[in-house]
Amino acid sequence: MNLETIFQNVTEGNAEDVEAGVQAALETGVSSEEILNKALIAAMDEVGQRFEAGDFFVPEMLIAARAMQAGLVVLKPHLAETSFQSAGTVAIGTVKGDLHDIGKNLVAMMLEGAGFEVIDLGTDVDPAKFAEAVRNGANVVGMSALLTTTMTSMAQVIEAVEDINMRDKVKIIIGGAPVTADYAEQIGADGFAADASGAVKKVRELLG
Ligand code: B1M
Repeated sequence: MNLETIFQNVTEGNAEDVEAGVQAALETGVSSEEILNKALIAAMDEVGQRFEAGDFFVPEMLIAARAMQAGLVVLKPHLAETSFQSAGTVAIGTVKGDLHDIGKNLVAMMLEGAGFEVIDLGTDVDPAKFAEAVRNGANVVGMSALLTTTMTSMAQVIEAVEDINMRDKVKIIIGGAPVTADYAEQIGADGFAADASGAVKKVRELLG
């Protein structure tokens, strides 16, 4: 099955066909990165554009997201790099008020694949929950936000970590479509990454 068919099936929300398509593409030697970027992520961009244009509504976005997740499950073992001794513990979550989790899941998968221990806090995560993870030993906090209205909650997480006097014990990295390096600097995060492999690179860099 070719990449266009997978793309089409994601936009139409055909989860089983996406699963089968990704499997078939891998078997014919297409790289996992190509499937991810040219079919799965590209299809979600298309879905976002159709939503913006008023051609798609929340239910269509939701079934497309499910189809993408089905593809990611097949891709997961192929995206993971060769594992090595855990270099640290990353507590990752989507911030308060935000339910988007595909990008966060992808970042978590890549970090796991790169040998980090990952604690997935889920979506709509309260700042106190991130702080609790730091108290429990996470040495990196990763926050994801997809909405301009929820990214402001990232600053509150940093404050919550400061409130328990543990800001110097943890590195904080942020990402998600509306987030920028400038915003990371503005709120006092340690780093920003535009995509999942960038997140792995940044976490490695921050932990030296
Ligand atoms: Co929503 N949504 N959504 N949505 N949704 C967007 C984000 C939107 C841009 C669509 C649009 O208008 N074009 C828009 C936001 C506008 C804005 O704020 N500027 C939007 C909106 C408005 C909404 C609702 C408000 C709609 C409504 O109800 N009226 C609502 C909000 C719900 C809520 O969260 N409270 C809503 C709901 C939903 C669904 C639930 C239906 C569904 C999410 C399902 C799910 O995640 N399980 C959904 C979807 C699917 C999307 C789009 C179409 C796709 C998002 C996605 O999964 N992209 C999205 C449009 C778009 O982004 N093109 C849209 C693929 C994913 C791999 O990319 O998440 O960007 P992304 O992750 C990337 C990078 O950003 C980065 O790496 C990832 C991999 O490369 N990254 C990190 C992410 N996190 C990182 C963390 C890091 C580092 C890098 O370090 C820790």
